[in-house]
Amino acid sequence: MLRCVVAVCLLALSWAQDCQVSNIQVMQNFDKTRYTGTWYAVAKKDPEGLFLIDNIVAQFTVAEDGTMTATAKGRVIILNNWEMCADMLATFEETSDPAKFRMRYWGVASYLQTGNDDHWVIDTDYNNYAIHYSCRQLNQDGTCLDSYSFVFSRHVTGLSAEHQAIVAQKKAQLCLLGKYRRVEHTGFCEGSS
Ligand code: DAO
Repeated sequence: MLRCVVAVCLLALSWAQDCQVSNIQVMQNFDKTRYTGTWYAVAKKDPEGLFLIDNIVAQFTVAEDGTMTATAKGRVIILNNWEMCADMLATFEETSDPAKFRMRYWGVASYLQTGNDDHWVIDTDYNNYAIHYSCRQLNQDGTCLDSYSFVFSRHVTGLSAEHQAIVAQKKAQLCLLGKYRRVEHTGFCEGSS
């Protein structure tokens, strides 16, 4: 019964959104230093042309000069059916909003994907959960045509019920409720350089 009430509330919340990318609320007073360290992706809304599949782990660092960088690993399938662990690097350019970055990313190996995407931190408590969002392409009406989003956890085992409820609200605000899949951690990338 409680689940139904929560589901109805979330649905109502998503209807109340206008789904305009420019109206998306991001993390207030985002503190990139508190964001550093390891984050395990536990759910993902894929973009068109999916790249990282599962076993996705990101490590964020802030240098003395304040610049944020990240390394990330994840299982990918490239060249039709070659399964491998992708080692990725990313740099973040700051914008006028501390929670909105431009992320440039590339693979340690040259045959991996490269890109330059928005990287917005929608919400985080720094110690347990974080929700990331990126819109790659807008529709003419200002809604997003091609987005991806990671739900991160500080723990490979996932999020508590309390944090899952917060994340579900944020998914609804992003107009992405029901669009995420679970990201598995099987150890596929463990021990890869
Ligand atoms: O996986 O389908 C996809 C798109 C995401 C590609 C970006 C991965 C590169 C680096 C991630 C750094 C931290 C989130």
